[in-house]
Amino acid sequence: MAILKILEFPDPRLRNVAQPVTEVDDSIRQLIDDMFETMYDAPGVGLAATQVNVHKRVVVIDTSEDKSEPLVFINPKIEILDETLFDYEEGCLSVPGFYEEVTRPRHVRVTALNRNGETFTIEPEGLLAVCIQHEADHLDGKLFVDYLSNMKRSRIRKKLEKQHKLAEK
Ligand code: QAP
Ligand code: CO
Repeated sequence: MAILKILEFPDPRLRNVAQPVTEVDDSIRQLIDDMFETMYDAPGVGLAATQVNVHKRVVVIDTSEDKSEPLVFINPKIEILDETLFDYEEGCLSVPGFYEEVTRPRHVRVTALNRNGETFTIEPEGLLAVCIQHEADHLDGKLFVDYLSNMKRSRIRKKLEKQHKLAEK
């Protein structure tokens, strides 16, 4: 296992559109294990492969209190079940230190492959529904800051660019 380096906004590599996984093999399972180790170490509740500079459609999530419910989503497809909106103060390991309210549908259906390449479907509401939508956005090169005003987004970008310069990241 390994802790991977997480790309930070405004790194242009976060804008890549990830490719579907065609075969769930040992190299994908290795990536998944490394992504969990990286996410738990951070600590975070969700991580998309895009954030560790691997442009494949793989997401890991664990929204449990005690890191006991690891969820893997390969090639996730999201359908909205209920247009009722839900506001949540989102953060992102690629936008460290910033949390802002984002509005998304509260009830979705997610169909994906698990780590054995088997198809499964869940219909989450609330935090898990928010998290899977946030992570699926990463696979399309999208970040939660894209939902904010241009002014808020550019303020965040400038602060992070300044930190990156000071840290020579
Ligand atoms: C995405 O985000 C998410 O700023 C996962 O300094 C977040 O795990 C989905 C983190 C909220 C739904 C709701 C952020 C860690 C972790 C930071 C994360 C930080 C350290 C973010
Ligand atoms: Co994120």
